[in-house]
Amino acid sequence: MPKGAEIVLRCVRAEGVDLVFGYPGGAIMPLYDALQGSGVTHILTRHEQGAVFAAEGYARSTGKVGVAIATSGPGATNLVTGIADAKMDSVPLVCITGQVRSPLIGTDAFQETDVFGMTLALTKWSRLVRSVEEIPEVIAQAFYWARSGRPGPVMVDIPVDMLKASAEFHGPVDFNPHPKPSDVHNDSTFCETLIALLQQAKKPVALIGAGVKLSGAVSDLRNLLDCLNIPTFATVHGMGAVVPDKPYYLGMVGMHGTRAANMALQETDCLLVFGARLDDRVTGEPSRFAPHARIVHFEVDPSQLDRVRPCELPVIGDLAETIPIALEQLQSASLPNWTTWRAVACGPERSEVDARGLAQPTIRFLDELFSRLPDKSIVVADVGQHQMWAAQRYRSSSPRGFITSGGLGAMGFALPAAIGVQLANPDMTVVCISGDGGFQMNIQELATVHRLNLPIKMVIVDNKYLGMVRQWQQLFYDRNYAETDMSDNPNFVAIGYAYGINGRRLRAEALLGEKINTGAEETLDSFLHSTKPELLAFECPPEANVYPMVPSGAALSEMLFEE
Ligand SMILES: Cc1ncc(C[n+]2csc(CCOP(=O)(O)OP(=O)(O)O)c2C)c(N)n1
Ligand SMILES: [Mg+2]
Repeated sequence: MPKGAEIVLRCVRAEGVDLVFGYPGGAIMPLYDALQGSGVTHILTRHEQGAVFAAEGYARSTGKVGVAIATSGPGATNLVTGIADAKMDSVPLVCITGQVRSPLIGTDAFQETDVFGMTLALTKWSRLVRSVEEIPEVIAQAFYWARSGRPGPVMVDIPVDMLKASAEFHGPVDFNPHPKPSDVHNDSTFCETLIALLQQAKKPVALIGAGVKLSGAVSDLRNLLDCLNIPTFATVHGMGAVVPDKPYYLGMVGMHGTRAANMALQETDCLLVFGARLDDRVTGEPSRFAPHARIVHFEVDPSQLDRVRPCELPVIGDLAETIPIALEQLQSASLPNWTTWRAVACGPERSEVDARGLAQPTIRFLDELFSRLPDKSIVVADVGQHQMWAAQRYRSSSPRGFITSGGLGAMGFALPAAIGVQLANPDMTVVCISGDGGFQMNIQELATVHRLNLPIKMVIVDNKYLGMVRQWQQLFYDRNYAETDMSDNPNFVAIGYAYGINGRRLRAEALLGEKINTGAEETLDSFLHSTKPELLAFECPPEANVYPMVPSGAALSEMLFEE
């Protein structure tokens, strides 16, 4: 009879998983003992937070479920940030933790933490395993809930005695719950109202969120947008769902979105939302958001509706079902001519002002970097100013081409996530862009990159500050730069060498002339063409800011620009 640990791995393998990320310890040892010959490859990171972010990178870049494994107590608590991150950004993730022996649960045993209780608010579903026999059912449910509907994280906590005990095993099982009302909204009745709303609209717009990608509805959405031909913009996770050079596309919306997108959203009288939850980074001050808009919301998760304002038409269901229905009906409907509105919203007087001042070399650097990337590239960004500059400048039509921690905004995400992305996409060029602060939050994963010889191109935008916080201090706290100074940063290139990774440095001055200097060109080219891991520290002006910026509490139209 197989042991619980072996049953877990066989069930995981049956879900199509061949790669997991983790870190061993006492309570999870039986699972590690059973790895060999299981068909499941385990990637040892250097911290459990690295493992869970790497699993997220794997999941975010493929749409498949990511798996992270840790021991009880400190191993489990180290997973928590990643679980919260996956919840916010709807990433399918299964976390498996070892737990102390069942009889010891509740006794404050060594390395006992109630990870089930601790993550209840962060998971879609979770379970503390109570018998070996229930393992196949639990694993099947875990994968089902992680990937079904709006994807998200689940947690399976397994006491070590369950992993060690043997039981009869009749193979992995399927889990198919009864459909709930929200799962079965798939007829075309909503289209009558949709068409009526559009016929009355003078300034319609479309807002694209991550849900379009998660449901696999990108190509139908693109056809729908071509049919509508109305001003369109995306959240940071919606980018790439729209082909960026479409004449109706206005770029990213929100706190650091484009002037055109924010103005159009504030002026619209009919807002079509596709798979976005409308958080405050997108809406600006919620009470002043899109004040004239009647809202149509395509969404799989009904709990996301009516959060900012009641929507007039909720279209609940999988976007892969509802968008094609809308497309079919709208193609044959007679819709108003919105040429004038489109011309205003997409017109030259709303186009971006070229970067001025201190941000100029960084913007130039990113433009030069991105222009050299092959089509098959994925950019993974950390959190801070560099993230927003990268989001503003990277224009890819690849739906999973830009990966970042958007909802939680977890510094330290990018490097380990890039590991998962590169492992899942060995033929892609993976560029990891971090700040000097965030890079140091999971710097230990350089060891994982080196050990696996992953050809990740790691950029550190080194402004010697926790730049995004410093920007707020400059603008809203009277330049009181309390505890954001990083001028004692380590020598990142030397750190790369210490981990066996080739490093180089580029200074902002090399990007200031009419034409980028040849030294900088060579640095960028050799950096990108290498087949090995590479690190590039870009030293940029410390006090550059990201613009446009909608201050917290302001409406989207009240953007600040560089003076
Ligand atoms: C784990 C975590 N701690 C704190 C923050 C708050 N925070 C947001 S951006 C930022 C500064 C990031 O600095 P850096 O990595 O150097 O990037 P920069 O903004 O300078 O480009 C901080 C501290 C966060 N988002 N995540
Ligand atoms: Mg910084």
